[in-house]
Amino acid sequence: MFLWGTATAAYQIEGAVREDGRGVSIWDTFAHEPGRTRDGHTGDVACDHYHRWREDVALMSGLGVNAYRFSISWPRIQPHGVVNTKGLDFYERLVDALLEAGIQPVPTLFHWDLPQPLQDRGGWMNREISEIFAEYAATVADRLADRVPLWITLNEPFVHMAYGYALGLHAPGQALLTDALPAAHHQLLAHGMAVQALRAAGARQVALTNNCTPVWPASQREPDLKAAAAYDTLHNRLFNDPVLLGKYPDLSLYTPTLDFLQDGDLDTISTPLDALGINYYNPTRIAAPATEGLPFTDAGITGYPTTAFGWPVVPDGLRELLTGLKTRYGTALPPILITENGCSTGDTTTIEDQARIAFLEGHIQAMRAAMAEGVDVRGYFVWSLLDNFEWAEGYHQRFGLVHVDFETQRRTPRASYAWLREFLERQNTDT
Ligand code: GBH
Repeated sequence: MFLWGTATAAYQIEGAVREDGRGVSIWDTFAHEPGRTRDGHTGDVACDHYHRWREDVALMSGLGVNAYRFSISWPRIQPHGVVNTKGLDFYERLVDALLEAGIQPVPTLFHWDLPQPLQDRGGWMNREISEIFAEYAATVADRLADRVPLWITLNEPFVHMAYGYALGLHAPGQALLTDALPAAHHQLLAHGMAVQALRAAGARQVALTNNCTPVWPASQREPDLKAAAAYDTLHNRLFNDPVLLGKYPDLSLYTPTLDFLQDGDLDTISTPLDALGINYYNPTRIAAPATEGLPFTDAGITGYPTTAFGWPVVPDGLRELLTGLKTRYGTALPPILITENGCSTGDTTTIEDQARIAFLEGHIQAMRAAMAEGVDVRGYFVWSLLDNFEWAEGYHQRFGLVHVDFETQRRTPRASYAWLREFLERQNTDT
């Protein structure tokens, strides 16, 4: 059964940050620091999903999806080391309600909300966090693996490393530029250890979600080609090669030594997966570096429509990305799940989101074109079910199929929700 779903993440929708024993996460800390998010917005309340999850499950039932990708808040489960069973109870209630509604739960164990006590020990710069993540994964699977067939370990370790540890735009707000590579390695190690822990606890299928981007050189001149290859290495290959091939790409442009790498790590990291999750938003155009520092510059893409966020809308980039992965990894590429794809409509409260309908239609078509070219895609999840806390942008970028009034918490399905519902109905009658 092809999975058609919507996606969300804990800190972006749940709120209830001090309830039922939840601990503090790095996003609570970061969002409350002055100047970190637009207008100082935080996820303190967000969509209040922690209290309104029944209504949100009903919205998904009405939409007709057969899967839901959400994330589990690590600080609800391990607020400071010891297991908080009330956190597990919440996700158990959610999972049972989803199953009751015929919707397959697809939990992600880490979508950027690291428990603050683990950050105080260095966060992902500290190798010990990997093992703690595997323990946390096993704790959740012990409770839910009998009902949850498919698990995702991490969401977008590239963005977490780049924005959180290299550029300082996301929590934990470190700006170490190229010294952030250990944060990539320790996330990957955590992923591999968690795959093993999840399987030992009875999980049937395990995946990792990477966000990947097709990289377009700004010209066919040698310096631009070289820079594009360097960016492809950092954004895509750093996170796909070790998982799928058991080795790192050449990182010499970024680091003189891989001193964080220990014997056996790559075997752990390359533990076979049942699926690879891909989040796709847009391609990236790269030129030779303008200044010292990084070996590339983002040249920007022109000549395409843009989303309210300013991101270029390039549906065929999804086909290009998927066929490119197949060419690069061949038989080492597991089945693919598109675990996120979607666009924002900015600050507007509009319900008539024709741009989102066009975006989704175009990208689903591009996914199907890749499938016709032999890429094994097993699912597609729209980001997002609800307008939600869009990280550093706060509530200013709205990605929802469902509009949320953040004063009243009233949910209003948009035109794209009705469109997707009809689209999914047609799938059922066609097959
Ligand atoms: C995802 O990250 C996250 O998983 C999710 O939590 C988030 O809400 C969602 O996307 C929407 O942001 O400057 O034009 O080159 C997406 C990572 C990184 C993808 C920035 C687009 C920049 C586009 N994004 N990237 S551009």
